[in-house]
Amino acid sequence: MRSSPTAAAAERPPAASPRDTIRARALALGFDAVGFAAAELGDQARSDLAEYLARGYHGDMGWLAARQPQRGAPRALWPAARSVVVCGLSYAPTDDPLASLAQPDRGTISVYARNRDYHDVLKRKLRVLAAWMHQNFGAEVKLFVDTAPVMEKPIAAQAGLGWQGKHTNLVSRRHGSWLFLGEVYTTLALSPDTAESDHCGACQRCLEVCPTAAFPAPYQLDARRCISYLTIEHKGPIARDLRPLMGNRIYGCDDCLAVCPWNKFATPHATPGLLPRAELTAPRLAALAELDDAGFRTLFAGSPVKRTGRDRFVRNVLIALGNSGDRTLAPVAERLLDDASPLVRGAAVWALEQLLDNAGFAALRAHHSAAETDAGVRAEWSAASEIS
Ligand code: B12
Ligand code: SF4
Ligand code: SF4
Repeated sequence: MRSSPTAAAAERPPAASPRDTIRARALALGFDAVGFAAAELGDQARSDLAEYLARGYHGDMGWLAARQPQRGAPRALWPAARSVVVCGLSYAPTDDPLASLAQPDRGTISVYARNRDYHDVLKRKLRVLAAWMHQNFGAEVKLFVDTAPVMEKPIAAQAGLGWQGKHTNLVSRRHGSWLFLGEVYTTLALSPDTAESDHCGACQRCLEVCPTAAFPAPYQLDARRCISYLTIEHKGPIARDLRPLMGNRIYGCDDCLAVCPWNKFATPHATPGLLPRAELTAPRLAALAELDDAGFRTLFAGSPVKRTGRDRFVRNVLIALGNSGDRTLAPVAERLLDDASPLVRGAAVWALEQLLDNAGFAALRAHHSAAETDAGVRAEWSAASEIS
């Protein structure tokens, strides 16, 4: 959104304290936290990003590297930007977000994805805020949520919304680890807030709970091992050694967030579009495995889950089936040995390898593996036969 100051703004003197009125407007729109930062990042964030990318921790998220200069410097993205208004929206859950991990025949979908896409919810509010800033202050504005080349957590920390915890996410003294972030970049000069200091202390809970040991060190994440990356971003087959560690997490992961002691200060949120849908809270794996494209699109209409597409999602469900230890679920996986998607067929092979005894698995291999045309799926059959 860019234009010159409106006539209305020219007639009206600017408010005495733009910061206060912007904050009040953002809170009235339903945001839970608001802060202000200069449109610049410290050298540390930039060099950390460079090191993270150099080590390949971003895996196949090539888009993280593609616009590295803009990500590391707000003015490289928009030279006219002078300040950033950072807004946080709480999605603190009412119930234990990890409860479904103990139900192996069910899937665990991350709290943030149990209803509508948060990008849409945040953008709707930010658009109103940005338009209002433009109207009232004649400022140019641009809004961002997640997908733009912006380092949202370091900027939010500069704006005083919280600090980056050892799990690398922003932790707030008031909202714990459950804040979505969005920003309005603006040409307005707004005095910045003071950055929040680190209150992790000696705590290591998030580092210790991670099922896949995705933290090489505190405050560092190797995304290639993170279940959130594996289930949402990673397009191909998931590495065999990581599959058993995923349990029944089929879309994202909340373990490191959920154990954070600062969550005890968070009040459960009441944003309508983000309240959990009952059918996405602990869905039956067997039903999810049967989704075809149309069924997947219907179930996840308006949800962030739709982003993976049906094949990747069913891949995740099959890994959870394999981890369930429930042999009665084997026929569900067996039906997917003939699926049109090689990604799904390969994951079905792995699930059956976990669920069946040697004789049962060998019988299936004899029937299916010779006819398999895809090299990746053939590799799954061979890897399984080397073990069994
Ligand atoms: C890429 C991405 C991911 C990737 C990688 C995450 C990561 N930590 O890098 C994956 C897919 C794994 C992911 C997962 C999740 N994400 Co995400 N993700 C992003 C995204 C798009 C960019 C993050 C980024 O810049 N990473 C690059 C690293 C270098 O920067 P950083 O994470 O800020 O790390 C800082 C330090 O910790 C340190 N550092 C981190 N790793 C390393 C490694 C080395 C070697 C070094 C030297 C330093 C270092 O350097 C950085 C600067 O100081 C942001 C949105 C955005 N545009 O910012 C959302 C965002 C961070 N994600 C978010 C969420 C909610 C999640 C999940 C909770 C979703 C879920 N439930 O599954 C998980 C949490 C996993 C976790 N523990 O981080 C929210 C976090 C909100 C908050 N309160 O912090 C964001 C801000 C989206 C939003 N708009 O709300 N995410
Ligand atoms: S989201 Fe899960 S897998 Fe990723 S770092 Fe946190 S606990 Fe580990
Ligand atoms: S769990 Fe502990 S170490 Fe991790 S972010 Fe929260 S306070 Fe920091």
